[in-house]
Amino acid sequence: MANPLYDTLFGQHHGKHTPFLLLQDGDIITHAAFLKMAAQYAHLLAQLGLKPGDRAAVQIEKSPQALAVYAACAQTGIVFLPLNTAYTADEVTYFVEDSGARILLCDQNNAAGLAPVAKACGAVLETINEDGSGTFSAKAEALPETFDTVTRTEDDLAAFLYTSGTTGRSKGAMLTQGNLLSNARALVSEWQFTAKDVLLHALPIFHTHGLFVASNITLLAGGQMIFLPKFNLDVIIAHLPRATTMMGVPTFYTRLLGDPRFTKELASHMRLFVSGSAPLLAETHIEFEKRTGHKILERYGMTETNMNTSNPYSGERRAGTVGFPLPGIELKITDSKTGATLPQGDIGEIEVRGPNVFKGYWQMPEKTAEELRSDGFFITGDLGQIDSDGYLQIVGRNKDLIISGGYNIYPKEIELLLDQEDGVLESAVIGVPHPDFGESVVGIIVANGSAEPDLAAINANISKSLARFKQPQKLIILPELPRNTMGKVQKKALRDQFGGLFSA
Ligand code: MLC
Ligand code: AMP
Repeated sequence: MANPLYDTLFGQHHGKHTPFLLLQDGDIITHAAFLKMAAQYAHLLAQLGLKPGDRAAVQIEKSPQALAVYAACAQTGIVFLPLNTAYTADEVTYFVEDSGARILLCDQNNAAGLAPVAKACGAVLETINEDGSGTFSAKAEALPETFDTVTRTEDDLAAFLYTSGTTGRSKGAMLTQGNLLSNARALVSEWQFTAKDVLLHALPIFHTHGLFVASNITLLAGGQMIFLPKFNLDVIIAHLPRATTMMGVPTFYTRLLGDPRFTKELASHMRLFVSGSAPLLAETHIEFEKRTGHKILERYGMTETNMNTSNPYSGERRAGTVGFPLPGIELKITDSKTGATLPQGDIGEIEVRGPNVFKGYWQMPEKTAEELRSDGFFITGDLGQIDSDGYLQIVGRNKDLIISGGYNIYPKEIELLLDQEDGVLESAVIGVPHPDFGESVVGIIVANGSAEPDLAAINANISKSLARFKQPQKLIILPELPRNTMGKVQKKALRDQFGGLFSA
């Protein structure tokens, strides 16, 4: 096959005037119209001087055009690098610099702020706005409607997704065409997706869940997506009766359960609800089944590996577990210190190996070696246990990570900023239970004695460089941080002390 990713997901739909994207305003984009747009974008990327293997950094709102940029990257062999639209210019600067992106695509509203970033990094700046307009789309309009797909192999890079690290420095996870395709194939088969499926798509498309899990498998199966810009309860409720499947983070499901309009009847056309990216509480699973008769199918994945495990489509979907390894993926529970495989039933580090596992972190061989063993097993940083029936349960994390509404937040990144603020000696950032987001960010500060820290000024300062969802919901001043005898900050003690802050 000349270009496995493009040919399998996109190329198979050439010439098909079948509905692909159903938009909130009622418009329908057919497969053929979508592929025409992608081909024009591919021409423009080539005209702008991008070559196969170059990176395209993309920070634009969710739209058919945004998805077409992904398709255009696949067709030209350019590495797609999507960025959270909440990231500040400071954050984007790092990603563009680190990846060496040759183009930065952004919204017109952010163009003035990002132009210096693009210039400093030697990248072209182009725009695509929420409504699809922009310099990039305007230039592409006059270009040919077909493009000679660039030859690639399954081992070639398809995307970089940045994932923060415990050191506070983000790492670009390099994903190959084969990583994405193997996972899409496994999931289509496991979750029985077909061309008849209509997926209610309200996730962002700059992360694994909304881009690779949701979009890739719909493309592979030839189905349709009700392609919504974001999760809005009224809109979801209005569109549910037309959908057959939905994917979401747990917040989607708790919000739906909080609405009396969400009834068994409303969900009667659905065949499957999938949850992931953060732990789904067993009580949500149970309440959801009581309300709708549907058992949410929970699966487990991450940026570096796509999906690793899934509850069964046909067998028992067990609340509080993430099911079994997907076909072709090996999973073991190991001792975090020695790496030795633990006996069944013990709690330990989850390690995975298979065609889904990424190639490594971009230009970070040491980080790659720390997490990706030479035998191919990836050390996930999640702690798990396998029950006697083989179901995997995630019991905790061996990494200092907060997951808020499905977004990952690494405390170190925030602590580094807090520590630089006037009057701050040191800080500790923790995640505490939150009724809507699952976990929420709290910053604990110790004063250095020079002056009482001005919390409002600190919040204002860090908001300049930190995306809104990472900013602490609350800052608290303590006389000192709890430490163990080795001097290590005891975050568990802080979580115990402040765990009730956001209780309903
Ligand atoms: C928005 N806000 C958040 C937030 N999302 N704060 C913390 N955590 C979040 N996740 C902020 C907004 O900036 C706003 O701030 C305030 O919260 C309320 O906004 P909202 O309009 O109510 O939020 P909403 O737009 O409804 O977004 C919530 C959400 C969204 C849960 C729908 O965050 C979302 O779509 N999350 C999905 C993330 C995802 O796709 N994760 C997959 C990662 S891939 P203010 O103060 O300005 O009002 C992965 C691998 C895998 O993990 O296994 O899948
Ligand atoms: P990310 O780096 O954004 O890809 O996030 C991956 C992390 O999300 C994993 O390492 C897990 O900690 C977490 N995660 C994903 N799915 C689940 C799930 N179903 N249950 C619990 N945690 C999950």
